[in-house]
Amino acid sequence: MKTVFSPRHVGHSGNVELDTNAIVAAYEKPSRAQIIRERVEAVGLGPVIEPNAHDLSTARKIHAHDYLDFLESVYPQWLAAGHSGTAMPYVWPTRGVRADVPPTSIEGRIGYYAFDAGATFVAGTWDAVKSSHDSALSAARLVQAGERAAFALCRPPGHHAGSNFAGGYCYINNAAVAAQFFRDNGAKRVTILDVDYHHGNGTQQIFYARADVQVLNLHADPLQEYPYFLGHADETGSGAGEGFNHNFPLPLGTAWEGWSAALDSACDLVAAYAPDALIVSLGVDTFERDPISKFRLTSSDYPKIGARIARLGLPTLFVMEGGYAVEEIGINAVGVLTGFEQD
Ligand code: SP5
Ligand code: ZN
Repeated sequence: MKTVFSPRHVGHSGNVELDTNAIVAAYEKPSRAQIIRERVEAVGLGPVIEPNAHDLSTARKIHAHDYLDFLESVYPQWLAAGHSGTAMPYVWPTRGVRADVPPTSIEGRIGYYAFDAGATFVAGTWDAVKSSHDSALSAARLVQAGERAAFALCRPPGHHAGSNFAGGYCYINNAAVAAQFFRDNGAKRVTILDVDYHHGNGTQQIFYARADVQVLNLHADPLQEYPYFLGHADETGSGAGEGFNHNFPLPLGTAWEGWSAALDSACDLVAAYAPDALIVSLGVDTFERDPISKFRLTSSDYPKIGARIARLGLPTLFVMEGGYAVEEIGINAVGVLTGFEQD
C-alpha cells in the first residue's frame, strides 16, 4: 500500500505541553512520524509519496469557518501580542458562561477554540496541520480511485479536533475530512473505526447527528482516562444519527483478549452497516510501554488488528493518530498495515 507523508510536519516542533504538574517537551513530536516513515521503508510496505495541496473546501464542511481562520492566524496574533514560544490556552468556556462570543484578545481566543492545554501552537504549526490534512485527502483519493488501501501518515493527529475546537494534539480532524471527501465522491456510507487509546471525541462530535458516517471508538474508559468527558457506551448518536455512534470503553490495563473482543464486536457493526469505505483512525498508544497510556497491547498484537480489519473486505484508509512510545511506534503502526496486507 502507498503511504502519503509530508516532511512539512516538522514545522510543528519545539512545543511544550502541560503534563499533570509540569511543563514538559511535547510527547507528540516529529520523531514519531519520522520513525514510522523509516519502518514503512524498511519493511517495503510500498511507495512513500508527498501529498498534493488541497484547498480547505472539504474541511469547511466539517469545521466552522471561523475555527479554520483561527488555526491559520493564531500564532501570528500570539507574536503580535508580544508573546513568544509555545502558544497555549489556559482558560476555556464551560458551564455557565457565554460560549457564543469569540473574544478578540489572543489569550481569550486560544481558549475559546480549544478544550484543553494540548492545543499548542508554534510558528510552523499551521503549515504542518495543513500538510497533515493534505496527506489525508491525497490518501483518500487513492482509495476512492480504486486502491484497496492507503496509509495517510498524518502528523499532527486529528481525532480530538471537533467542528470548532482543537485539543489533545489535534487541530484539523484528518479522518473526518477524509470521510467527508468519500461522501462527496460517491460513497453513500462511510465508517470511521477509531482504535487509538483515547476516545476520539472530535470525530464523535462532528458526526453525532449524521447517519451517513458511522463512528466506532475503542478506548480507555473516560471515567478513568483522558478526554474524560465523552466516550461512554450510552452515547449512541442523536436525531438522524441515532444508532450510528458506538463506544467501547475499556478498563485501564486492558490487554489483547479484552481489546480484541471489542474489536470483533465493532467489526460486526461495521459489516452490518455495509459502508462503501472504511477509515481507521490508527493510534498505537494502546501499546504496553506507551508513556501516557495504560493498555497492554504488545507489538505482536498489531498485525492481528490489521488482519481482522482486512477481513471486512472494504476499501480502507488508515489515518495516523496517537502513539508515544517512539522507539516502537514504527514497528507497531506499520505492523497493523502489514497485518492488513498479509491477510
Ligand atoms: C492523539 C492523541 O493520542 N492525543 C492524546 C492527548 C493526551 N493528552 C493528555 C495527556 C495526559 C498525560 N498524562 C500522563 C502522565 C504521564 N507522565
Ligand atoms: Zn491517543
